[in-house]
Amino acid sequence: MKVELGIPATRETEIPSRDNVKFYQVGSYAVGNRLAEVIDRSIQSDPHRYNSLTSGHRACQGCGEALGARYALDTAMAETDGDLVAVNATGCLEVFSTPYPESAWTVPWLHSLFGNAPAVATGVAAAMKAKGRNTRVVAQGGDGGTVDIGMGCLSGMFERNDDVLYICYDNEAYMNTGVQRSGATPPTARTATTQAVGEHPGNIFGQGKDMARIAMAHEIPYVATATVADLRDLEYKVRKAMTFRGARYIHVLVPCPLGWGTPSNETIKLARLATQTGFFPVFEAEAGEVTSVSKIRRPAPIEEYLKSQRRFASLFRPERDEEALARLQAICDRNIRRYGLIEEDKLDSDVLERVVNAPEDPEGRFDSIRQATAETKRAQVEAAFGKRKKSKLEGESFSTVMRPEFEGDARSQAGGAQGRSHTKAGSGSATDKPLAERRSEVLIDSSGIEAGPSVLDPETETFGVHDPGTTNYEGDVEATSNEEEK
Ligand SMILES: Cc1ncc(C[n+]2csc(CCOP(=O)(O)OP(=O)(O)O)c2C)c(N)n1
Ligand code: SF4
Repeated sequence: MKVELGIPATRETEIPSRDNVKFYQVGSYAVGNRLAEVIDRSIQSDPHRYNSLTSGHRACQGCGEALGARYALDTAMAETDGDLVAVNATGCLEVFSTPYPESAWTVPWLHSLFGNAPAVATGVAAAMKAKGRNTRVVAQGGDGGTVDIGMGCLSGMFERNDDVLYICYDNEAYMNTGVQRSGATPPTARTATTQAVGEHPGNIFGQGKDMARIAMAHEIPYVATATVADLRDLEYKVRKAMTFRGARYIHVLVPCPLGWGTPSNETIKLARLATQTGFFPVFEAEAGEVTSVSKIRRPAPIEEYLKSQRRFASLFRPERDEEALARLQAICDRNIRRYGLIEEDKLDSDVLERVVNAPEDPEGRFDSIRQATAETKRAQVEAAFGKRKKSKLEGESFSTVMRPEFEGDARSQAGGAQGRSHTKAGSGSATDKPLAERRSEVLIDSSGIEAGPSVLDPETETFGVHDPGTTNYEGDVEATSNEEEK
């Protein structure tokens, strides 16, 4: 049976020279290749490379961030003939490279604050332009500095299309200050602030930000993701980014042995597994549209990626958390479908079925938003009923006069009755019916929120939620009314 994946036909990222390069490791393109033709060599294999982040820094052994930054900055330097300024957010990269009064940077390098690197970079770019210089600017930071505290500055930089390449080195937590959770920490991961305790150990599902997609939503000229498992791809993307003017964003997955609880010699392997599972899709996008993806060879099961990382130990001990594992697998399957990470005919039928049927939102991000909306509505209804406690009830009067913003909501709750799955749609005008009948017409919308039908109060000419009276919405409506009437 032929099942359509329904995924866009995304082309594979074409990395120049890759076809001519001899691969020493299956699935990896991390080769220097000094033996290849000059044109086919990686930037790192050039004995005259810039060494932007040179030896002597104090990163941990196996630090993916140090590796990624060296490749990225050397490429940017090569592309600009060394006419480059780097701006750094606070974080591991900044701290391990510049213990005062030393510096491991051989490029002009600036550090200001944790959250303002994009703004500082914007200023540097503007200053260079004002001085009539062609100096290019790269800003860089960890995931905390990027997706959390620096998000506002970064969004502004994107919106203004400032001429800066921003690189996020994503190690999925605030590593420099002791592994606190960030908006890029995956669900179930243990961090100092999401301990592996309780019913749902580690970071919870339903939160977190997909920064590459947020960047794409700004429709900036160029967005890409990359990992330190494929350094030629990273070089290619930085090189390509430097050919654009305006705001550009590259999000690089950089495993952190200390924070992830992994051996320092597994950094590359883990980065590769993150992509080969589909957990971290690697792609390029221009002006908001995905233009190419790095195809995967065969989707590795997510367990292969998780099991050697101590931050995910609670998924396997004391017993397997099948539900969480299935949700994490579903994230991979959704990504495979969303980005077209592999051709359908290369998938085994059971995997294909899983990919086709993966939910759109396995993270549960929208679930939590829907729940929050439901809670807000519930609070509004409660507030409305609360107000009525203060008003004098007269016979069948409409006790709650709505605030204008709530009025619309209440109207739409009543008017949209037919569109809701659990609605008891009332017939005829609410005011034509006896109170008892109207009491039974409490609307329940799809979020489980009850609200009285909105009706016009002839006295005040405002819409109000009809008094549900003895339906006693989670409280003491009737009792309070009686008290007030006394
Ligand atoms: C305004 C402000 N808040 C908190 C800090 C402390 N701080 C310094 S680095 C850091 C975490 C950096 O995390 P991330 O950006 O993810 O980079 P990483 O260290 O993981 O590379 C924090 C919280 C600070 N320097 N400034
Ligand atoms: S804590 Fe992690 S990110 Fe920081 S230097 Fe060590 S390995 Fe690198």
